[in-house]
Amino acid sequence: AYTTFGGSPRWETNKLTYRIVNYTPDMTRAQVDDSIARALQVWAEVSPLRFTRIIRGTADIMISFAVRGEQKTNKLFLTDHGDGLAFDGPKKTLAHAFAPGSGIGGDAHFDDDESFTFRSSRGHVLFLVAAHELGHSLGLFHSNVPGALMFPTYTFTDPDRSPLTSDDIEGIQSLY
Ligand code: TQI
Ligand code: CA
Ligand code: ZN
Ligand code: ZN
Repeated sequence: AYTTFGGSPRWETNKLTYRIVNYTPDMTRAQVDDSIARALQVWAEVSPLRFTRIIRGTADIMISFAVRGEQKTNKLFLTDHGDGLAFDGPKKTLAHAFAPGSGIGGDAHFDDDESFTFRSSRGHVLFLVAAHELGHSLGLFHSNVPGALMFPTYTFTDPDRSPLTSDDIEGIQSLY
């Protein structure tokens, strides 16, 4: 079944904002915008949650691409990209996201040493990875149901279809 984070953190409002802070060179900007919008849409379709994009300022869900130890916006030298969780180059970790909360809560970071694709089975489909990470941003932890979006293994599925299974839907509906 699905699980939630310890303490079951959830957003206290159904109206959330998101901001795409920067872009990967792997895809066009329009493809990134579309992938993120659809990744949020699959959760909105099965819950009362509604997402509004903002272009500047601080959103509930800040989405960014980063590599290993780079920190582009801060004058401090850091060994990570600002959150103490360095990425690992072109292997293993594709992305991570934080449970609902203030500050970094809800934010999703994608490892730009990986190759993200719009809809190819080579590389990782950004829509699918983002839908998984945004599940974390909304309060879901992992599922032990193989095939569930929140199962901790990436599986290529048809990007034209929602990757949610009944387990994922029960999970989000337990929170919202
Ligand atoms: N990133 C891990 C993940 O999102 C990072 C992680 C581990 C994590 N435990 C967490 C993030 C708990 C939030 C909360 O699961 S990953 C998959 C999947 C990853 C993995 O790069 O390993 C997907 C990213 F599900 F396939 F394993 C996206 Cl879809
Ligand atoms: Ca990596
Ligand atoms: Zn990070
Ligand atoms: Zn995960």
